[in-house]
Amino acid sequence: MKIIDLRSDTVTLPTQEMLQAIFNAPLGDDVYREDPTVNKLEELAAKKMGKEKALLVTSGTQGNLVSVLAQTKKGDEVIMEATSHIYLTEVGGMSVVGGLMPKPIPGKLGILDPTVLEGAIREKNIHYPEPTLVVIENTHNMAGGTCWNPSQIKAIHEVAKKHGMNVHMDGARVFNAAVALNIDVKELARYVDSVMFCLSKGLSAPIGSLVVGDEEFIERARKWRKMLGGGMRQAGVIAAPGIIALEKMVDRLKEDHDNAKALAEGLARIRGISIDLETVQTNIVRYDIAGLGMTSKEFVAKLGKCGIKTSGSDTSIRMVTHRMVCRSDIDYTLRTIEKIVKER
Ligand code: TLP
Repeated sequence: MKIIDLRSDTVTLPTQEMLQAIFNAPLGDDVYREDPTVNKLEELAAKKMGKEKALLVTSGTQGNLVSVLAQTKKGDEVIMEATSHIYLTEVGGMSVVGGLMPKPIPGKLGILDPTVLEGAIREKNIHYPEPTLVVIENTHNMAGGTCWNPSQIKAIHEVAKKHGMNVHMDGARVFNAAVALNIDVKELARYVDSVMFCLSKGLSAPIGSLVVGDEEFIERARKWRKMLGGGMRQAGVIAAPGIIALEKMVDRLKEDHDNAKALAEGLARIRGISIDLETVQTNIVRYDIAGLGMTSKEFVAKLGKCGIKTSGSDTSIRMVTHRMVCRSDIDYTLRTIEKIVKER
């Protein structure tokens, strides 16, 4: 039976070209900054994002953590949207390692309102932690892969700067946002101080993320990365497929978005499934199955028996499209769900 894995775009395997690039990569010790392939990837990443410097990190979680640590001091307050990945699903790293106080605030479809942000920033007072950083997430995972556009980011940046704060963007899927909005990714990085983006999601590289920002910030992030055990040696084996990810895998993300849209529109026609099509802007499809009288655990198990892997909690389901899922897989998934609904 063919397996269709819709759990995440992190399951994408490297292409043949990526594997070949690993084989051919010139290597050196990256802690001495002597790995030519890592240096090439970091230069390429900084250039693409329109920032001074970049740093290769092991994962999105490590990239967000070093970015936050490099822009705060112990006891500071970090403001983020209440359902953001950094708040909910990064093991509380900023509190554990950085001694930071996260302050979650509500957003709409994952996007923060500048007025709500301003209201959450407290004036200086001996009783309060000092707010020094705002984190935004683009695309926003929990909201369904929704995109922040440049003017929304600029509005948040203006409020942050007025209060002497920096802005970090968790751009794990920022290239999905750029493709969906049909703009240069630089436009999304322009009004933030730092960006983390992943090579290992829709871009199909096996490992790695990058952090970009100005030189001073990257030097501080590099030191934190070392402390967290992320000082890698011949990391060119990770960077080589990363270069291909950046150069060749961005434009095809549109295909994943089209597949997600087709899936979402098909789901919207099934009675008992509730989906907000406005949230389906990139490659993530989130929907609710409460109307089917089934838990997500039962639903996921039934799909699993038909070769479809997916994830969910309570009555909510997430499906993510990526390079290893084609349109006929989407059609099969919809037919299978229709069958499950009919037979329940
Ligand atoms: N997200 C993963 C899981 O952790 C849920 C996924 O399958 O979507 N920021 C965002 C917005 C993310 O979605 C993720 C990963 C990360 C950061 C962390 O990246 P990794 O997994 O590389 O540490």
